Amino acid sequence: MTRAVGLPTGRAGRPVVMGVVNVTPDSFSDGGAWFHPSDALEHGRALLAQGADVLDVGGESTRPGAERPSEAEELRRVLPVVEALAALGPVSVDTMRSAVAAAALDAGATLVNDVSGGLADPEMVPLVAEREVPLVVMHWRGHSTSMQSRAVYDDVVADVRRELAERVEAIEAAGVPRSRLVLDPGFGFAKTAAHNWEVLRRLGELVDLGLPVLVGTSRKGFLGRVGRAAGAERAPLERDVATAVTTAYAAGCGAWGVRVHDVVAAMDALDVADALMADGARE
Ligand code: PMM
Repeated sequence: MTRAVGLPTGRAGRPVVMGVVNVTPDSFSDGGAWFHPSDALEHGRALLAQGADVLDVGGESTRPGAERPSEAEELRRVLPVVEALAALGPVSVDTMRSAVAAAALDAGATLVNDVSGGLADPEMVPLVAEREVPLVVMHWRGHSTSMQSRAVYDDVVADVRRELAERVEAIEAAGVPRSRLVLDPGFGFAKTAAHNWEVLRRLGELVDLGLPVLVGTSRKGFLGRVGRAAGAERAPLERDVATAVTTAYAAGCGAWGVRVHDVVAAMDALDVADALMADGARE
């Protein structure tokens, strides 16, 4: 049984830096690099040393079009890594399956990051209520195989805001207090590049909902395409500078946290944001 703990906090009042540990063969951003548990463990250890406040361990790729692994396969990927990393620092489990979340919490995770915001598995919210752990509620409109056909909005920011607020109400009604919820607009999930830019530009409108907001732009496709001709996009591993810019911007908008692959770059970006926002001049 897990201990009830609050939300992770960032260093010295800064946004929380959530370092990504994908234990998948096919993630768009770093597919396969950390698929073996020992590699994932070393990677997580390095991210903590670089300053990550929490490690987000996931075993399912959510890139557009990805097929889901079986539950058994997801458990096999995630559990040994969660268990080993939880001994080193705070761990969140990135899963849409309540059984995987339950096993990860038993193995030492203290936060659930559900990209479906509890919609994919009806047992997820009751589990989070029972275990009294924080939950990241991401904006989601369907699994990866179909999500891009659902990227249709009247006003993407107003629609995401409304859909997230509806999730918060439903999740609260199911017994999870809002003090344990983090919202995430879901960059790249059922959104075109133009939608992602609009959400980022108007991030403050989501922060205004009054709940902590997590920003997951790291290495996403819209950062690969910006400023580049078709066919000359930045590859995922070449998007860390662009991600750092969005990290500093998110801090300026009042984001609670950023979910990133390159923690060194995020720490630099947050140093810059911190200096810019500090009262008075600095050396
Ligand atoms: N993006 C991915 C996976 N999990 N979780 C949250 N809360 N927000 C995100 O934007 C998000 C996520 C996909 O990116 P990855 O393949 O690099 O992990």
